[in-house]
Amino acid sequence: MTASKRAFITGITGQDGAYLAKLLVDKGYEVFGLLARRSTSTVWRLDYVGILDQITLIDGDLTDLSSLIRALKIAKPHEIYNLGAQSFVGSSWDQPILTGQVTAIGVTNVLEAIRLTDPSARFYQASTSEMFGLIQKEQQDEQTPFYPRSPYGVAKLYGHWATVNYRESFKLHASSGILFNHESPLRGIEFVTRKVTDAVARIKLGKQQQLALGNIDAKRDWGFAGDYVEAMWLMLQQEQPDDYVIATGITTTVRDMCRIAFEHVGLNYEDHVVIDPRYYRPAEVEVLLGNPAKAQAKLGWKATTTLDQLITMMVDADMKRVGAI
Ligand code: NAP
Ligand code: G4F
Repeated sequence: MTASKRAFITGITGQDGAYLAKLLVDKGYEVFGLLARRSTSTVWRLDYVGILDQITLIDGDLTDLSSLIRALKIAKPHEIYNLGAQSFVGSSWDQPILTGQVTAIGVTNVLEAIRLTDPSARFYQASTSEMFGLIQKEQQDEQTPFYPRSPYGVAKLYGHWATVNYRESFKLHASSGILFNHESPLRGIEFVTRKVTDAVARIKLGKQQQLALGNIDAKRDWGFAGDYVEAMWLMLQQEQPDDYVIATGITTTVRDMCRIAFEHVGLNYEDHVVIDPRYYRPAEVEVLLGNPAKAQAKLGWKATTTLDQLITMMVDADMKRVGAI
């Protein structure tokens, strides 16, 4: 137990926010989260993990520095996790400026709010394997040059370097987790794994016939979000701030991920998946494969959930959800 520590999470209503908030509540932290104003409720994931009544939500937005300063003055956190972002790569071509304002400038807003309130607070930035984009090395690690391929990747690269720069300029305890794709039953429906597992459940239960996808030859290094939030916390427990690749070290095509999902309920993906070029991207990240050796050596972190376990967990959750509708 780490009693009396306080943490502040932006993006607490997202997939990782919910798992991280649960992890920190279980460790005895007092957890605060930034709640962006929407016209309908966004707290279903916090409800799903059973901690909605154990955390404090503070209204604010990553694009509004004054709201961040106010939130930090209320929460007085020892640790700040910046998970908020416009995080869907596909949407970033349709809303490139918003993506820049939230996903890039939003990071500087949080860093400035920390400088203006309590520079001794520790900071975690949710960086991403999307920064590697057009990969410059077969297996990507902390030394691999970046080459982002989407407005989202470009925005994240800004946030990553802002984090490194504030660490070097102002000696902030600012760390950046370069996380490869991680999924769960709480994944947004627009991302390919959840789109597939939801469709598998609907097809199995007779509510849908086909599933339209884009580039199913793309390869990703997929892990379980529940494992990955542990790495975020570990980074902020280190004496020195640093950057870490968090990945499984295994890459799989979207096609094979589909095969696993359909086979789990006794179906053949080839009977149901159709290709729709509308889902192709203007510039694709064809393959990602991370090297988590540094995280294993320095943090003692290792992914524990296999892709088979992850996808079957997601299909089972969607079978329950779709069956209940
Ligand atoms: P997610 O489910 O899309 O959650 C994004 C969160 O950001 C939501 O809570 C959302 O709030 C919040 N948000 C969006 N715009 C905001 C704004 N203007 N002000 C304040 N909050 C705002 O993303 P995730 O999968 O949990 O990922 C967490 C972080 O890790 C993101 O920064 C993502 O880019 C990064 N990342 C994710 C992966 C992955 O594979 N999941 C890999 C590498 C990096 P609403 O609920 O109100 O929309
Ligand atoms: O599931 P995706 O949308 O995830 P993507 O683009 O890799 O981004 C996710 O992971 C990043 C880490 O590398 C995060 F930073 C980011 O926030 C997000 O969480 O797409 C995965 C792959 C792509 O190659 C895409 O072209 O699946 C391919 N794909 C094929 N058909 C599709 C589809 N993706 C989506 N979303 N929908 C399709 O129908």
